[in-house]
Amino acid sequence: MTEETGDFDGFKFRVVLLGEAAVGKTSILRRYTQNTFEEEYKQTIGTTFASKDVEAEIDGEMRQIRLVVWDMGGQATYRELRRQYMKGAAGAIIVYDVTRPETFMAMNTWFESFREICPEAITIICANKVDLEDERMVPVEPGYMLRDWFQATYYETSAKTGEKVTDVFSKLAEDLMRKHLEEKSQPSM
Ligand code: G3D
Ligand code: MG
Repeated sequence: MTEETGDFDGFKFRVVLLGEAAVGKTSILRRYTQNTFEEEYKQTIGTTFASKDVEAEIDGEMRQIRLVVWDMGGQATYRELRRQYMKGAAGAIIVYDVTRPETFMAMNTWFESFREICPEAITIICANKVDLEDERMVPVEPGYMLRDWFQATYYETSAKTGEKVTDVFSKLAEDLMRKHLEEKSQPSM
């Protein structure tokens, strides 16, 4: 789940991006790692990952955190591949598209299959494409219901404008670090 690495004086966490096709997973990751948004849609075929270092102050101490974020692309339909992909993740960002209710309806399935493989992991929900105000079909309330149900943090994001994208990853990094520190401070059996 986490390891202290030689070249990097901090903690490393594996994170996966989950959610239906075309909800904006790749765009969110790109926006976060390069601060760019590609208007041209390219179906992601292979699994890719991007890593980014985050600094967070936790209980008065600055911590160096490396997030290694995996984006699995199109093969999500193969159950076994999906399991392999999720295995060992410390956190997940599960995304839906507020203009397509069916992507909201699929959230529970994504959440359950992730929980099954990573029961201890931290989950963040992204209600993405909030810039498309006129096309929005899923209001904020059902998002809050999901949040309570998953015991997750909920963010309304736009990969297009960049709204809240950095917050998603910063919050995840902080939560992962806090959890790790808590676990370390528990007396071992
Ligand atoms: P995926 O990785 O989840 O499959 P992508 O999704 O990141 O490939 O995005 C799918 C489509 O949604 C792309 O558009 C992309 O530009 C668009 N998109 C992603 N995030 C946002 C957003 O926040 N706002 C808006 N308006 N569009 C977004 P196309 O049209 O090329 O299919
Ligand atoms: Mg993609």
